[in-house]
Amino acid sequence: MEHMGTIASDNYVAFTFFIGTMAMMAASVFFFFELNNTSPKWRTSVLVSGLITFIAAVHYYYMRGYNLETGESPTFFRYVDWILTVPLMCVEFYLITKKAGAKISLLWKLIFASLVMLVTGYIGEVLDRDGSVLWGVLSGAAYFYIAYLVWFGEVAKLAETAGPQVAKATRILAWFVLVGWAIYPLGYILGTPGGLFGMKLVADPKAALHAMDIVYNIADAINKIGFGLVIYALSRKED
Ligand SMILES: *C/C=C(C)/C=C/C=C(C)/C=C/C1=C(C)CCCC1(C)C
Repeated sequence: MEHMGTIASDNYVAFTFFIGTMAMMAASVFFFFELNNTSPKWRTSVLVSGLITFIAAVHYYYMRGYNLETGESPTFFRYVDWILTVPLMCVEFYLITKKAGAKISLLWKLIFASLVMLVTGYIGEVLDRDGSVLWGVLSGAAYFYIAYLVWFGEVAKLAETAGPQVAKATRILAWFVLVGWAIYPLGYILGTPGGLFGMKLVADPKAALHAMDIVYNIADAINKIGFGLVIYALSRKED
């Protein structure tokens, strides 16, 4: 029997919210303290890594409590977190290619695409559940545009001229976007009532939402902390 405010040993949703909170907190402390050892050239990039995990830590702390008390999915705060942190991840792409001549217009393209991706995703997940397939497709288009920019477009081209270390780091970050970020549409499909394109992966709607939360929690930890560590590693290799 589960009591309010305690985590039953088989409550994987609450467990991943808890672990997620701790991991984001620890990562933030790490990035912030390492700023002292970081050369001025990379300091802003590592600071942004810390801001991403710090914003996530605050949201996770809240989402953890919300989920524990209500047993519900904290979708609203999930999206508030993403709306703040995903554009900051786009800022990272701009910052590491800036030395190779990235223009501010590239930053706006990335930010704009990420906002379209998340706003349409929120509409499909919360405001217009019946239209979730259409909104999911629109969101997916914005996602592919970001993936295109970092794999083949401006970001990729600039990174190639920015030296081998930046090129290598950008390639790893591009993998995060292609594979790590692709986990989110999977979570969306899991939580979509009636499934997507006939894919109904979990039959019980409540269980489907739980599955979605677990998928999102794991993806967030990989993407935010992993992403930050790639930037951190780059700052160590190249002063
Ligand atoms: C730290 C949080 C991150 C990196 C969040 C990324 C979120 C996405 C890439 C979400 C993408 C979505 C789609 C591509 C289609 C369905 C709706 C979304 C918003 C889940």
